[in-house]
Amino acid sequence: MARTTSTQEGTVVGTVGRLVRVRTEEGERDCQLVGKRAVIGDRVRVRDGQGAGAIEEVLPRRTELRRADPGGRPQVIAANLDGLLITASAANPPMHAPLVDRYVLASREADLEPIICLTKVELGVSDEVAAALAVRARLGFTVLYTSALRGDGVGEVRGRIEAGGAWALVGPSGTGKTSLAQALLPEIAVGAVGALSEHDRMGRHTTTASTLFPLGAGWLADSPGIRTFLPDVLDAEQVARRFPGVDDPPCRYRDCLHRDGEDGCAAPDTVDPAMLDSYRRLIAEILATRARARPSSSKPSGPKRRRG
Ligand SMILES: Nc1nc2c(ncn2[C@@H]2O[C@H](COP(=O)(O)OP(=O)(O)O)[C@@H](O)[C@H]2O)c(=O)[nH]1
Ligand SMILES: [Mg+2]
Ligand SMILES: [Zn+2]
Repeated sequence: MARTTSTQEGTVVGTVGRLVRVRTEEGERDCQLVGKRAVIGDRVRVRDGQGAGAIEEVLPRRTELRRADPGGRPQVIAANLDGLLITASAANPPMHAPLVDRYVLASREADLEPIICLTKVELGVSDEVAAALAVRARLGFTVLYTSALRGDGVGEVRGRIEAGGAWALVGPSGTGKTSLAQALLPEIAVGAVGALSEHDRMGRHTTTASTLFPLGAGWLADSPGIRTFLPDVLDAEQVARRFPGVDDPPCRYRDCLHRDGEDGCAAPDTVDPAMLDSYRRLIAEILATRARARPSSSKPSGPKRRRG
């Protein structure tokens, strides 16, 4: 019987520029993106065509992981995820706890489960790193000690993914995301490892692409490392209510941002100093981004003015 429909549903498992790789019941195919941007994890409807197919429709998203770009505009990174595997290395590069907390905040905003993965533990875990992670664990966040090199924790991470859901590895470049993905998926070539892997010889970023791999009942995506991460929560008051460890009102003033030196604010006595430091850094960056995004009367001197 001739097929009367020429569209299929599928999941975006990879993106490279304006080409997206879609997995349908019949296999994987590359598709042209027309109109709305599709991101990894999106459910899409694909129209058959000569050669590459075309994305006809991006279906409604169950979850959206977003970041704010340097101008403060929201940018969707991935769709329909269930959890984040937030990497920070025990050494080389040293752990930067405030960045971990930002990913935890982003996962909370997107309704994703955060799992903090300390990587490279065979290099040794300093007392400061262990103490910083213990603070996050006391707040109720899962912390796993892993080493892609020696195998520590890999089975536990795999167990979480295999149980179901779509998980993305996120964290700074060099923290071992690709190595951990490779340890989790030994039979698949997941991507290049190492400092230079994210650039080709021309110095361009090559891993703007990410790929979603099946693992048991779940899915795993590696992601290109980024130097910093600003969650798409540019409302300082909202951050004050939602930041991990600060969300239990730390002082009696409803509109207090708990900044350093705020009159009568009890936050320094009620909030863990590590979390307060993380929180205050984010608030400072949000206020600075806001100021950049909405310059007052003076017109910016740059030639490009983009619509916001
Ligand atoms: N000692 C040690 N080095 C690791 C481990 N995992 C990754 N590395 C190294 O850390 C560097 C960055 O790894 P990569 O997986 O590319 O990190 P990514 O940028 O987060 O994807 C590479 O030189 C890896 O060989 C580990 O468990 N132990
Ligand atoms: Mg990588
Ligand atoms: Zn306060």
